Amino acid sequence: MFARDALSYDPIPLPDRLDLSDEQMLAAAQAFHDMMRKRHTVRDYSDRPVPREVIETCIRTAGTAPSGANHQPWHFAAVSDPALKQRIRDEAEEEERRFYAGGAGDEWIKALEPIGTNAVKEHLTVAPWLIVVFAQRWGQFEDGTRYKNYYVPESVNIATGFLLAALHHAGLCTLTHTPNPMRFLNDALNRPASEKPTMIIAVGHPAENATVPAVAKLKKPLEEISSFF
Ligand code: IYR
Repeated sequence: MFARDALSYDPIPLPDRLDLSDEQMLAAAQAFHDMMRKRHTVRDYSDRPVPREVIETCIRTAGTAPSGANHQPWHFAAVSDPALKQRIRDEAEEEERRFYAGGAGDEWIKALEPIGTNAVKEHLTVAPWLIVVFAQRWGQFEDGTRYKNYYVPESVNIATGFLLAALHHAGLCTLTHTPNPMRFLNDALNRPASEKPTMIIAVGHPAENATVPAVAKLKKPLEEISSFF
């Protein structure tokens, strides 16, 4: 993080150097793709507990993400307390009811039809963990003075991607959930006004009868998502 007394440039030799052959690189890239393509956004959870240490380790992975000026402008609030999960569910569902009752507008509701979502957010109480991601719009020194953070959404979203990949790699399912507005999460989780909640991630094992929407299996092909020059 940003420290007022560590402002000089001090290059050290690149640690952790990997030196793969082209064949090894391709095999590694393919193995990672094979693992990541098996990630699915899951809405139906089992209440099977997940050890806190697994969650901690995945958050550590998120914390390795690159960030603007290395300020690491993120905070991850991990919730397993049933009463707190219930409170978050109650407040999120209240907002979702408004969303589905017209707040979203017709076009948005239509876009969500193949995903099969509605205002009932059972995962928020059934999944053993909720991880709420907060973006720190500015930082604060111990004496209370503020410093600027840079590229905050970009940094936080990269870290969130790392977190989702880490959780999947650990054999867990996730659901990225964004009730709107999310300010109630600051109160519920005691986070300062300088932090903006960006996402609730439900984490756990899938329910026996978990399903995914068929359309979720349709991913755009490489030719559509890339161009090479
Ligand atoms: N936040 C709502 C609506 C929603 C919006 C999008 I875009 C999604 O991809 C899924 C849901 C909800 O969680 O139901």
